[in-house]
Amino acid sequence: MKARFWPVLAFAVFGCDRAAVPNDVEVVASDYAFAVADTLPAGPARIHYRHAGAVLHEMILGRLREGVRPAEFADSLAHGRKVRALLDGGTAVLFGAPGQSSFPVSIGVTLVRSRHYALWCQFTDGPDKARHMTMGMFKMLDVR
Ligand SMILES: [Cu+2]
Repeated sequence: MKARFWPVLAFAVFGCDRAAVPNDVEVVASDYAFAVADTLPAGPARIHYRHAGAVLHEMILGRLREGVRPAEFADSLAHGRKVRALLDGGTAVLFGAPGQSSFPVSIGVTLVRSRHYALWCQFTDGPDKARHMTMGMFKMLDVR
């Protein structure tokens, strides 16, 4: 009698696991850009950050507050204004140093449908040098 329930139990367990499997997203940082898809699916995601540049970079990930336009956020960031009020909650920061291209670091996030996420790097290559985000290390992601 007990054996009859095993197939049902196995299906239920695998069904739950499949629904919870996060989408893998790779972000590659180079000098000076982030290579990543423009649009990502909503739901749980593992974001893998890989450094492929010759200088030190960071990847800051933040979700824009509802109603904040991507252009408004990009303009504020480019002009050095504080952007905390434009973000929904905190940010995640991952770092990558030259020579770490085979050693990605990852974070788990839940991407919310119809929201915009920004990636940027605030580092510079020295005093009086431009911040990397103004050199191309800024990327807006749409979640659908
Ligand atoms: Cu950088």
